[in-house]
Amino acid sequence: MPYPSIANLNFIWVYINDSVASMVCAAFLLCVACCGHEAEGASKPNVVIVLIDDMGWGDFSCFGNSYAKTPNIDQIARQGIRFEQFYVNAPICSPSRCALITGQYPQRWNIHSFLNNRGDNRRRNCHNWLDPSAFTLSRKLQQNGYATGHFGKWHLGGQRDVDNAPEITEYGFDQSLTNFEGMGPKLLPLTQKPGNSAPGRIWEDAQRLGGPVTWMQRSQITDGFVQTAIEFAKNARARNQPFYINLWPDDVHSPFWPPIENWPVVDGKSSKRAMYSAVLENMDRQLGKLFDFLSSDPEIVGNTILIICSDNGPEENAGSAGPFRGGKTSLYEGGIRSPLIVWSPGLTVPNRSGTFETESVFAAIDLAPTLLQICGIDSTNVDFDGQSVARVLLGKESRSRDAPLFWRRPPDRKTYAQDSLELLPDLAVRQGRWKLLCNYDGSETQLYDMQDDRSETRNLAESTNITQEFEQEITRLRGALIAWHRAMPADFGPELGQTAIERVQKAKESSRKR
Ligand SMILES: [Ca+2]
Repeated sequence: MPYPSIANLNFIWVYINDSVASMVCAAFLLCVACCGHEAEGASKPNVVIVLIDDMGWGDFSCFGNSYAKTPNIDQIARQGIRFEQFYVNAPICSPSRCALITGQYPQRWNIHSFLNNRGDNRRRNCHNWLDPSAFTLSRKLQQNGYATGHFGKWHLGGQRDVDNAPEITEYGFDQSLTNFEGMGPKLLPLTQKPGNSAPGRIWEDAQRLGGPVTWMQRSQITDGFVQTAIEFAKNARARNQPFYINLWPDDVHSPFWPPIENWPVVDGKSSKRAMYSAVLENMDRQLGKLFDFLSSDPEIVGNTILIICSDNGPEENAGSAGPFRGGKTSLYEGGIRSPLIVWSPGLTVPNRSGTFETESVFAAIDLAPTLLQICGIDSTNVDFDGQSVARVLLGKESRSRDAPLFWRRPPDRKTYAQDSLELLPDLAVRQGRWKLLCNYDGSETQLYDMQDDRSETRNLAESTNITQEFEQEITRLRGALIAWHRAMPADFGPELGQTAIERVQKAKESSRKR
């Protein structure tokens, strides 16, 4: 099996044979776990969310990658729980990020695709930034005594010529440090290839989005965010304040700038996959410093929940979606299924360390209500689309969220790329074992059985021997999906999709004539 499917392995016990040091570490974690507590009556748990950019489901070694190695992430996974059936709520940056911090479908806030310049946002009927009146996990935690910090890519307002968006701190963060896609203090990238005597600069125009600006080698920027996050956490600890930290690296998004000493050159060439993998491995090393910091303080180990996932699937020929079909921008699994690692030695069930949870289906919209419940903060009056799966996240039970999950493609992505000839479905729904995709009008329905066919290879809607009962199930799912789509604010997906359809038809006709 190239990818782990059912893995009830307890990695701690596999790895303690390596050395006495590891045994001491395992015993320490076990002790912390036994002393673990719920939030009630104890100090509130710290929360850290590492949201990686454009990384595929299959890119961590512990999710089956044999091309690149992610030892620091894998070490965290051995002490935590990996989830196989975790989704993000959009196959592209901004709406996926919006869903995670609001606990709501991003369409509700007119964040339909990646946020771009004003003209392109208008063309797609997207807002220029997330409405600051939206509920955010950060603000709720801030109101409940947390020190809240956002370190890394934001991409929910303040990019290109959109230079009057709200500051990141207006969304409930005490402190922020971002890159070229957010307002306020930022790290901007110096770029250097082997053979260059001096570094270049990219995203220089982002200086208009506020400062102070610090220029750093692109390959060291994740470390810049990590160091700032560690200082932030130390300061919160000194004040006896729980902390909530977003560590959202710009890695592993293209363009790829690995460290000059690790530049992958084979036969004089650097393949996209090799460049991507060098950036992935470099990110893993830099995140290792954050994990070392969290792991070195028994009080943090005992009372912290660390979440690691990706915002959307991989760019073509860069990352790997593992066994899944499609990638970034697509509603097939490769675009929306993300690896998820939850590390919380003090709060999770001890005997679940190192296991791979393959049953529970939930999504990024569920994280805000889930984390608030784990932190003992009431959020019953918030109009979430997500629901708490706190017991699932802590390894206490396997259970999927109750309501179906719905997706709508970004309005500008009827095809993977501008010159692609494959037309993508407009809508998708996952409920139970079924995944249904179709167009806005319900045409071109596809149905996949995710229990038997997680790679979406056999479209059951095309079967010739569908029973009446099964046909009714398809009609019900499709009806619920289209009703959800119509209940959401509209984007310009139908108009832009029609342009893409006409382009593809013309290209196919002209290739037939040749
Ligand atoms: Ca992304």
